[in-house]
Amino acid sequence: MLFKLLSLAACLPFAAASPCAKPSSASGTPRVLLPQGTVDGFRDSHNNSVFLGIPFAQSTGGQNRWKRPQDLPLPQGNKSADVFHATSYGPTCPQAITGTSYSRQDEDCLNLNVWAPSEGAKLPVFVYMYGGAMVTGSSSNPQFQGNNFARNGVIFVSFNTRESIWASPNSAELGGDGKSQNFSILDVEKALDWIHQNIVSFGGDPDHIVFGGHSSGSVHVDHYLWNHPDTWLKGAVQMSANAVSGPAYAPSNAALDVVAAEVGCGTGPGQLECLRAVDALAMQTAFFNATAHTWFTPVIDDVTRFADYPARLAAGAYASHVPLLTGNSAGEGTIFSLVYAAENADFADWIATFDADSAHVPAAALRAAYDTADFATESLRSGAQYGDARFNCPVDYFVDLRGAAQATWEYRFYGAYDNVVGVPGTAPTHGTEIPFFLGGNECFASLQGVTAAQQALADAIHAWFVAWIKDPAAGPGWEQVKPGGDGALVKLGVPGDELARVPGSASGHNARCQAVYKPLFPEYPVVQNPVRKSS
Ligand SMILES: *[C@@H]1O[C@H](CO)[C@@H](O)[C@H](O)[C@H]1NC(C)=O
Ligand SMILES: *[C@@H]1O[C@H](CO)[C@@H](O)[C@H](O)[C@H]1NC(C)=O
Ligand SMILES: *[C@@H]1O[C@H](CO)[C@@H](O)[C@H](O)[C@H]1NC(C)=O
Ligand SMILES: CC(=O)N[C@H]1CO[C@H](CO)[C@@H](O)[C@@H]1O
Repeated sequence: MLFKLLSLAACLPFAAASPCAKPSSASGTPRVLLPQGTVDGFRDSHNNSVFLGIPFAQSTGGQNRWKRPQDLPLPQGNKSADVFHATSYGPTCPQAITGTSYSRQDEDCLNLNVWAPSEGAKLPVFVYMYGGAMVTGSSSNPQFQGNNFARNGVIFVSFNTRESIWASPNSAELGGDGKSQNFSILDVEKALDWIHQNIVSFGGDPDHIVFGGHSSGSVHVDHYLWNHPDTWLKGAVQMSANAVSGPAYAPSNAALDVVAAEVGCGTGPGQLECLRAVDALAMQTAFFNATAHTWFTPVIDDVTRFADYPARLAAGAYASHVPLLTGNSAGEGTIFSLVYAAENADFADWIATFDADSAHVPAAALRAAYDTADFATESLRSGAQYGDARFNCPVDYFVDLRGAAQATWEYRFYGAYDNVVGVPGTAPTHGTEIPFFLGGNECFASLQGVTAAQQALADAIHAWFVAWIKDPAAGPGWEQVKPGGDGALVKLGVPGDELARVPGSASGHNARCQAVYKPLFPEYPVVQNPVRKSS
């Protein structure tokens, strides 16, 4: 999920891990030969080939901490003799999170997973990036498996990137001179390059790769399109977020100095050398886990993250030739009324916080736009504001900005299934739609109380989603968006008419986006110091 399901995740009733179907006893072990060596996987219950935890770059630990991802050394001599057993998830990148079924944390975490039909060549490929506010998340999340895609003739790939302080230190000792210190963005590029170069060995078509993600994973998809105007991507999926969703960012060194002090390192030159010697788990102090870990997010470096999107679009610095599917859940913000409960019980205080990241919108305009009388509690009022600022309105704004230049289709998800995110009374909130797009079945295996209706909805959504991935330019079967605030979309999972794709219009939900946020997006983001606010 995004934007800080993190601390809440600790109390969500995540079921015990039930990662992947076990290899069937049928037939031989699936094997691919790669320049980096031989990789053996296993077969799932439908005889698809599954490969988990394949490294796509060196460890990010030691002297590689806060360096761009480094290529793996190529083996010398007989490559087929050097076998990697890709039978369980590789490590999750270090992050402040407990109580999940993710694989163990380790800085040797730049690895990816592939689900492929047992046979076939030149198959379409769907690459999926998880969310987590760019501070948490893992490709080992049991809701994000690729079995359904492989069953339907599409190769599914998921991968990890660095998170939080290990990805975005925002240090004065790094960056400048056109260099980036947005290491997670560089990790995404490395993963996509690896997939482009190697997917043919798994039966994939390097010229037919669709890149999608949810929440901060979707922000990464968007950065990729802005950073690669001539990309070879065949399609893109942006679920709930894009480059103007955030996350918020702090002044240089503001957050790093606090963490350095926590672990006994000083300030100024040499700080990073001192911090590189601190174990990744030792950096996760109680204060880091509870608070500081959300302060480390990609900076605007004008190399990998920008602020002047309308000008860049006008200059052709965007991949508008890539067909795009985008949309939101109908209750994005609800879960965040709980996630941020400790700081959002007073709306006026909330909108001034680092987490609200809304300093580009005048407080009076926000107070007027979210009338107390419309919300049962102040926290729900704050959550609605967060859902708009981070998810609904970025999607609406970019539809307006780019919809004339880029073939785009929009959805809105209404399936009211609390068991996905796991908190009663919140669905369809942020992230509820993900396992439905991914086809349910194995992706539902870690949830409690999945119903036949839920799987039927997943089957219906997955069917057209897979067909679209196979031919993005043809569209998913409904009208393209139209700039101007009242373009077409479809409603998915509408209670009472669940399996239909119900025609709708953006004007059904975007009044605040158009009136309050849209004119001010060019001012976003405003650098804010979280340290002062929280102490
Ligand atoms: C390379 O290693 C594989 C697997 O061990 C073996 O079957 C093959 O004969 C070796 N090739 C050479 C040229 O040594
Ligand atoms: C912080 O979280 C990590 C898990 O990410 C955990 O291992 C560690 O014990 C926590 N630290 C403290 C001080 O609670
Ligand atoms: C599974 O796929 C492999 C590779 O295509 C094939 O050799 C084998 O017969 C298949 N097994 C079953 C049970 O279909
Ligand atoms: C120094 C460095 O890592 N630069 C990279 C920053 O990101 C851009 C675009 O994503 C790359 O092209 C640079 O090589």
